[in-house]
Amino acid sequence: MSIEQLREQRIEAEERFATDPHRPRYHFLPPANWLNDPNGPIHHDGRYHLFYQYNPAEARWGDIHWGHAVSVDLLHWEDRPIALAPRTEGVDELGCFTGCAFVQDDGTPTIAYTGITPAPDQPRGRHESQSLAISHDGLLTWEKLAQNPVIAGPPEGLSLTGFRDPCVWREDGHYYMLIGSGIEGAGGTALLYRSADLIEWEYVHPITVGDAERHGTMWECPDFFALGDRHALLVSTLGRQMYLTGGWDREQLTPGAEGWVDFGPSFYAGKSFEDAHGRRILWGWLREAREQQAQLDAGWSGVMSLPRVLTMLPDGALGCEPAEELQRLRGEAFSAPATELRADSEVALEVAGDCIEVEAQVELRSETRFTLTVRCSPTGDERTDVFFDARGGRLGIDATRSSLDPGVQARVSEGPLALRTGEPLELRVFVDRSVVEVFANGRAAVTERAYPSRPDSVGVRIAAAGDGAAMTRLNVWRMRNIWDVLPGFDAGV
Ligand code: DQQ
Repeated sequence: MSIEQLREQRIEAEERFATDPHRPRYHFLPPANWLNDPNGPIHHDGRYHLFYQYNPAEARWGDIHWGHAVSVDLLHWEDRPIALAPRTEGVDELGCFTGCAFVQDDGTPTIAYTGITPAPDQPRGRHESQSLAISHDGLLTWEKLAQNPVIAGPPEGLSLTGFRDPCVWREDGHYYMLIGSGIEGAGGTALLYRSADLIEWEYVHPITVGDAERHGTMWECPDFFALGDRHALLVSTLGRQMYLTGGWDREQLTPGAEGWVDFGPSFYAGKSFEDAHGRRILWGWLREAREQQAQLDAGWSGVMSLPRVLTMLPDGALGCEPAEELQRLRGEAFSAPATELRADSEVALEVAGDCIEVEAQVELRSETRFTLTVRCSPTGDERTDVFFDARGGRLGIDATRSSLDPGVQARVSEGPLALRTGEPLELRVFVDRSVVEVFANGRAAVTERAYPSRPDSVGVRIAAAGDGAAMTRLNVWRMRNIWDVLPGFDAGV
């Protein structure tokens, strides 16, 4: 499809879905059908490129291609033709799975990905191998290498739970590739390979092996990079994404700290890149939390998270903030004066909306459970509660009452956030129709999906239980629709 046709397709899609109450308006998603993992994010020649696992035919996983979109500002996107399509014999007949993008020393943009081929004797009837594709026209079209697959299968003698999702980087005159895997009977791992020319690869060893109980039996989508004074390995496992940070020496990672990239199981398969400003930016796939039939009926499934900037904190924990560009999506503003919240009181704000950002600063007492409720109906029978429990130091989203629709998953997603003595809770809560993405104190994130059935489930409330709290700042903005600039949309790319 030409870029002009892709523009038309996007305009038609956004018009067609305009009345869908659950389709996000400022998170990226394809014009229609299925999205899962972000693939090969890269900042190249002043443009952000986002590739993603894509089924162009329907809103369910299958027949996986690489979709592609490009942006100059991290906010507004233009669709590009499909970057990788399956069906190359002996390479990827059954799918082009997750991978990464990088630029070779001679300037050639390159994709590394997992190709899936049929293998009736193997688990799930499929074989995983690693392949490369290069672009000669500024990342628009991609040519698969004749030498594919460049790694035809796993190393001999290992009993593995999987072999996919390459992550490539350059270091000390070598190319390195990490492949997501797991050692039967031990735990998830990432297998390290080394190459001089990207074609011949030598297996080195697992860079570290997790503990099956704590870290799962298979690590999907490894993402490995230097950040601050350490290295970080992100892996997707146990239905959530975790990080391990530590020293990197003689091709071994020595993990010293670990944690969840996001406390919610909706956020998955996150993949990062460094932009020209030196920022480490992460995107993740926000999975749906409603029945498959509802996704098929909607005609779309899967959303990209907001871009998150990662930092290395002094104790080795991974810090995380929404990219500052997002402030440019802020529209009409509402501010509440500083308020003392009495214990066990709930205050409804005068502002409402399903595409908003809420920024709050709260001083808590030791027994306070603070709640910021979004997507709340007038009677409170539908409500999504973002909470922080000072006693246990827990940040979370209670989505058990998000929707009266019984087909929606009702769950609580939470994790640890320890505030220092006197440190207020600093919340940024992004509501985008069915997405609720929460960032706290630059070091914790939790994301959930919410599908209220009532059109009036748009209220915002604040409450303190157990003990009171002082709301020292509260700002709400209506967020702009990133596709509003259509038609005649020109994202400047
Ligand atoms: N999704 C891809 C795999 C990856 C998984 C397939 C993670 O490559 O392991 O669509 O969501």
